[in-house]
Order: sequence, then C-alpha cells, then structure tokens
Amino acid sequence: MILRIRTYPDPVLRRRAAPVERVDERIRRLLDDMLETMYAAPGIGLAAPQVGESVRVIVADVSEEKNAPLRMVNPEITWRSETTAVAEEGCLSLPEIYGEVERPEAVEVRYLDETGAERTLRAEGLLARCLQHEIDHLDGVLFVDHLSPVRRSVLLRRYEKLRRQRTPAKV
Ligand code: K1U
Ligand code: ZN
Repeated sequence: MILRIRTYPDPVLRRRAAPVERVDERIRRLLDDMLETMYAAPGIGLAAPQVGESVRVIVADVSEEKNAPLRMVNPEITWRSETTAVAEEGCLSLPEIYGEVERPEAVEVRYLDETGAERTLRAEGLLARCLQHEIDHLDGVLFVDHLSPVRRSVLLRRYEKLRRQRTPAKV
C-alpha cells in the first residue's frame, strides 16, 4: 500500500522516533509499505516518520535496477569514517529543494532485519549518505539542519514560497 508522505512543517518530522520492541507482522507490513511508497515517489530511502509513524524503521535502495531493498529496524551508527564528502541531497519531505551536505564518507550501521535478527552493514558513498539521512529523520533532524544558518533560511524561504504556490488560497 502506498502511504502518504508527510511534508515539512508536519510536527511528526521533528519528533524523536521510539525504538521498536518486537519485529512483528505490523512492522514487516510497515517496511513493505514504506518500500512501495519509496519506489513510487521515487526515492532512494524513506524513514517511518515521513509516513507519519514515529518508530525507528527505515528502508533504502540505492541500486540502479531497484533490486537491492534494505529493511532496517532500530538502526544505529556504530562507526563513522574521519574522511567526509560533500554532495547534494534532496528530501521527499521537503520537495523541490536541494542542498550540499557534508557527511562522513563511510559508516557502519547495526540494525535488526525484518526477521528480528541483528545485522551490521558497512556502507560508503551514496548508501552511507542515504543511511545517515534516514537515521537523522528518526531523531527529528532534516538535511537543512546541517547547513549554515544563512543557507538553511534561504532554502526554507524558497520552500515556503513553493508551498504557497502549490496550495491554492482558501476563499
Ligand atoms: O529520506 C528522504 O527524504 C528520501 C531521500 C533520500 C536521500 C536523497 C539524497 C541523499 C540522501 C538521501 C530521497 O530519496 S530524495 C529523491 C532522490 O534522491 C532520488 C530520486 C530518484 C532517483 C534518484 C534519487
Ligand atoms: Zn529526507
């Protein structure tokens, strides 16, 4: 099922999401619905707060063929490289705005898979960036929060202007 993607300034995007206590059918359904929603958007990642669920669940697929889905419950970054990289990011919750974000080039993430088994993944490049962006969402952090105050306010003002143009005024 395709879920509705919440957009800024929906308050759910600023909440710290709760850990999942048990990976059950409800969580597996949420993971599958989030993947369907992400592919339809289209996007390369999605975090549960973006679909209105304040729980620590993310999905991602950075492959060209869209055949490498990742389902992660309670993901935690356990290692970050000292080297960083700057690249442009977008966000399905801030449509049509983009910014250059500096992040560690590689990370190690510990998480539970859809069966509840503990796993570790070392990622670099776009996948490392995407996982950091999604885990930020679980802590109520958006990519614009990593920018300078001036850049951040320029982008948010541009976003508000686009939002006003998209939302017809009530008469
Ligand atoms: O969490 C999100 O809002 C999804 C976001 C993830 C992301 C993008 C860029 C860098 C880090 C994390 C997106 O997927 S935005 C859409 C996007 O990047 C994309 C869409 C279609 C094809 C390729 C990329
Ligand atoms: Zn995002």
